[in-house]
Amino acid sequence: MIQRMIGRMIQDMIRRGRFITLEGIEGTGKSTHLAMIHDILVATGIQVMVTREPGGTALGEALRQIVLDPDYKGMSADAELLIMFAARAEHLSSLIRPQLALGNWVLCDRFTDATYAYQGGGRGVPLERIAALEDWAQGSLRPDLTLILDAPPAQALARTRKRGRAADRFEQEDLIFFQRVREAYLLRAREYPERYRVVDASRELNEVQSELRYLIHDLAATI
Ligand code: Z5A
Repeated sequence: MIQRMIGRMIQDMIRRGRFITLEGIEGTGKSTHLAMIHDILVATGIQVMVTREPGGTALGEALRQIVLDPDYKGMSADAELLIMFAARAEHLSSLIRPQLALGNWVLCDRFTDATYAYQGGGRGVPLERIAALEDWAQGSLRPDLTLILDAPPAQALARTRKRGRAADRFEQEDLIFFQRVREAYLLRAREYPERYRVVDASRELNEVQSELRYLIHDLAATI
């Protein structure tokens, strides 16, 4: 156990790749912008792995199916929390840590901030419980940069409804739920301003993208 913890600490210290996460309530454009950020990094000569949570591995994708399935509408908040961390533990050990250790960058659609926002803010799980699981699963590993795409829930949800597909278990929640999730994201950004950039995603797509382009070029210039 102690050996494994020390091994992880050493891995974190020698890692060379950067870890960037994208967050925000649904419909703020994470998937849309992820592709653009990927292209910018590749054009700069950076090797980048794009992934998502929950998911990113075979086990993670299977857990994603369960946690999004409306048939499990009454799932307890603790079960939901532990599924997120089970998927994350697998993701970290089989993909994220190895990629970072190789010097590759990892660009992830959602990570632990989503747990603070959805399970903490949305479901009311005590934040200390999330922090304990975060320390256990991640050790000292945290993203280098987290971009929070922020928009009023009514506007963001209206965008996703245009897609016309059936709503998953989270998408069936009401506006108040997404307001709590949004507030939880913004609170984290206020508490740890060095790691977060809040981007106003209520603007036109091209305006949001030009700000993101600037932020990513800025980060790439620091390597
Ligand atoms: N979850 C959790 O509870 N706890 C956790 O720890 C983790 C996750 C990791 C799955 O996430 C669910 O898991 C998520 C939280 C939970 N549920 N919710 N809600 P997901 O990331 O796969 O699902 P999502 O957030 O629902 O993604 P999404 O619906 O695909 O949204 P998006 O990626 O942010 O948006 P998009 O697909 O890029 O854009 C939506 C549409 O809006 C699209 O047509 C765009 O062209 C359009 N768009 C985007 N930006 C603009 C602007 N600026 N103007 C106009 N139109 C725009």
